[in-house]
Amino acid sequence: MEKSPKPVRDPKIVYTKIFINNEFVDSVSGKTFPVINPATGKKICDVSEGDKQDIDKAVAAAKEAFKLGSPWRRMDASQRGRLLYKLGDLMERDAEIIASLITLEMGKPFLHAYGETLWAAGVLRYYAGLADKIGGKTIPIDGDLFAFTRHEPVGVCGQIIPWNYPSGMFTWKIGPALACGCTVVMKPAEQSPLSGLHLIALCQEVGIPPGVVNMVPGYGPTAGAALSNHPDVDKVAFTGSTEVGKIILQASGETNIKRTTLELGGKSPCVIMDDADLDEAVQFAHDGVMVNAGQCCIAGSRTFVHEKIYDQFVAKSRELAEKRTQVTGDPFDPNTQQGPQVDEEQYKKILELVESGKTDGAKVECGGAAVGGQGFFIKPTVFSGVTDNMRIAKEEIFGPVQQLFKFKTLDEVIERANATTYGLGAAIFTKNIDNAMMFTQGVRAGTVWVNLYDVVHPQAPFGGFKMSGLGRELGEYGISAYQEVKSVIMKIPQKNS
Ligand code: TXE
Repeated sequence: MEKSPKPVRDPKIVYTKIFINNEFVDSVSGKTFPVINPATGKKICDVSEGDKQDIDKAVAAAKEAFKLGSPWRRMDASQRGRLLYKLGDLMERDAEIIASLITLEMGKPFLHAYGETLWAAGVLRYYAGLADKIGGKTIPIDGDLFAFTRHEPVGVCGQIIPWNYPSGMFTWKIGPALACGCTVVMKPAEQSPLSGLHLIALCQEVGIPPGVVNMVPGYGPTAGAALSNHPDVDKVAFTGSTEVGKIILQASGETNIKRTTLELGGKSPCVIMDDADLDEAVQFAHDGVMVNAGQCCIAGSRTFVHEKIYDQFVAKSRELAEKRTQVTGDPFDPNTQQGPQVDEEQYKKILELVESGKTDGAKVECGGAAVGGQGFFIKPTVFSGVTDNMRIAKEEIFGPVQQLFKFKTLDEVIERANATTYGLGAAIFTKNIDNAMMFTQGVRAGTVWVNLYDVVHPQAPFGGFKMSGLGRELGEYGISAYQEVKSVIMKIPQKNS
């Protein structure tokens, strides 16, 4: 029998500095910033605060490591794959400690953070396998010529990640970049640098050459902006808010046209037809919005329920949320399903939106308030009677708040599902294959699920339509953003068919 993972409530904090050229160093300014435990509101420790000068140093190291003839550029692709594979193994070896750090700094229940970390190791293994299968083409070009393409690494990559899935986001970014032979400067979110620094230390342990991966903790408008404006950064990959995504894209345009991929917010529709397996649909819809205390870009935050089953669905959703309230609390407790929100800012934003739901006339079926006491805990909340014009119907809440809408026909619900600036995920629950196919074609979203929700695998691409993003991550599609395609055309004495 497999042993069950054990959380470390008070993990030893080993890494708190900036990582450049395989060394942990202080920030140039000597400044630090506090990391807060959201379950208590208390400080865990201070971490070196990187800003422009540190980003400059890290980018210079990444540029040097990318030079022609460098150990990294000369390394066989299969060896890059082996390093990624080993990195996945070390993540698995340290999963308890990484998960404990995640729980401590951003409040995710330990077992969920542990599961995320094992899942994330799988992303590295996927890209490890792909590393030596990235090839160009020979092309039958007219004339006495020979043409082929090289798929070259794009170069120095700036990667800015959020706090909601710290180990997942680390691997989504670093996996394809290293598989393609790029070098990386990553900025973890200011809320969750500790798990990131542990993960980057593992890169050194597996033997990735100095300068290939670097990590600069710090704030968005300083360190993040320096990275996205840096003229020597060839590509930027960002996951976070749509608001900051726009700034990143602008920075690219104003500097050196960095290749840019963005994975942004969502307001994903989850549609329940009247022929769906009701209990299964209620459970998926509940988990799909409540998971990670609702702090999930692909959260199913608009649940459209057919009018024939609406009242039943509301009652069952309320029951699940009430049950969840009993397992909201200490994120280190193995029974806990919901921890605190990541920080005070998110906590206040969610509570403000919940209040707007009440004043706009939606009915609170469950929750609708903070838990109270220390930490940033919010009760699992269910709103019924939600209409499309309410703020809770339009804005990304990023909290444990479910919105239940009523609809009559498939055509109507497809139109309403699409009436948003976002387009990340969507789901339909039905036994009717025609309806399922009409929905998958009609809805404008990067991922569509049929009879399930929130299933994300390393092999399948992930990304958004409209203002949910730009480009795709994961799967084979995920490497295209880390490559430049070069055409090489050679004169030959004579071409024959
Ligand atoms: O996001 P930010 P925040 C959404 C969600 C949430 C809202 C705000 O709705 O409530 O965004 O969350 C860095 N230049 N998502 O404030 O600010 C920042 O340091 C460069 C969706 O956490 O976008 C962090 O590393 N970088 C989401 C990262 O961007 C900047 C995940 C994300 O922070 C920057 C998180 C700047 N000017 C929030 N400003 C998802 N798609 O999963 C900030 N950053």
